[in-house]
Order: sequence, then C-alpha cells, then structure tokens
Amino acid sequence: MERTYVMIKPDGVQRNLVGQIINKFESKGYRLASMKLLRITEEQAKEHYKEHIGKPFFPGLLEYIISGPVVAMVWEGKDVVAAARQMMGKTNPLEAAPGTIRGDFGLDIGRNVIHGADSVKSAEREIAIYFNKQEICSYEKTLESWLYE
Ligand code: IDP
Ligand code: MG
Repeated sequence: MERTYVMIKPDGVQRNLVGQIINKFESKGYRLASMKLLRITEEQAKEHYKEHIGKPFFPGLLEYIISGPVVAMVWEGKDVVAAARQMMGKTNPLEAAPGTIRGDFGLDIGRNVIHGADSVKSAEREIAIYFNKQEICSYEKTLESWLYE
C-alpha cells in the first residue's frame, strides 16, 4: 500500500476549499493517515521546494507558501501517489482538466491550491519534513474489502 504527501496551500485554506478537497480523497477511498493545520517555516519551505531554488519563480513560491496556514496530510491507498497527482491536475490550472482540483478551483500557476508528491520517494522525503513517525496512524478500515479486490 502506498503513502503520499498532500498539502492544501494557503490559498486553498483562505478560500474555504479544505472540506471539498479532503472529501475528494476520502470518497475516492483513500485512508487518512495524518493531518494537521500549520504555518510552515521558511526552513521547511526551502527544504520542501529545494529542487526549485534559483528558479525565477522561487522567491514568489516561498512567499506564497509561508503566507498563511496550510493543511498537511498523509494519504494511503493503492497507487495513491500517481492518483493524487491526477486528482490535482497539471501544475498550471489553465492546463488542468476540468474535474481536477486545480482545474476546478484554480486560475493561476502561482496560486494552484494544492501540492502532491510526485513519486514514492518524494512522498517519503516530504512526509519527514512535516511529520514525525508517531504522528502517522496505521489502522485498517472495515470498508476496505469493498474498495479492494
Ligand atoms: P507541481 O506542484 O505540480 O509538482 P512544480 O513544477 O514542482 O509543480 O512546481 C512547484 C510549485 O511551484 C507549483 O505547484 C507552483 O505553486 C509553483 N510554480 C511552478 N512553476 C511556477 C511558475 O512558473 N510561476 C509561479 N509559480 C510556479
Ligand atoms: Mg513538484
């Protein structure tokens, strides 16, 4: 079973989209393993987005991501890393298909509502930036036999 890191960005929190976004992951069948609202530090933001340091959009990205609280979540389930990326849609909301989170809720690449890890390895790395091991809950839900063959 895979695990991914998903984060509702400050614009998603400010725009009251938290419930709608969580609902999509919950009703799809993924299992919430951890969640918290937090204002991320500049250090966490730089570690998270270190691959983008030096790019022209990085200063704006940094300012945006620390501008208000985010909702950090760990979701588990079958192929959840790729599925979460599909549910989010392309980075630029203009290119994100209708029905995806960015496609339905976003307008601008610099205000694209949600983050999701792009690989199992990134997910592991990102989860460790925001959560310690005791904060991740392992449990089973009785409905799983209705979700998985
Ligand atoms: P991703 O979030 O879909 O993985 P990345 O290319 O990894 O996309 O970029 C990380 C984040 O940086 C994006 O989600 C977006 O918030 C921001 N970003 C990326 N490219 C641009 C840009 O050209 N202008 C402004 N912000 C950008
Ligand atoms: Mg990325």
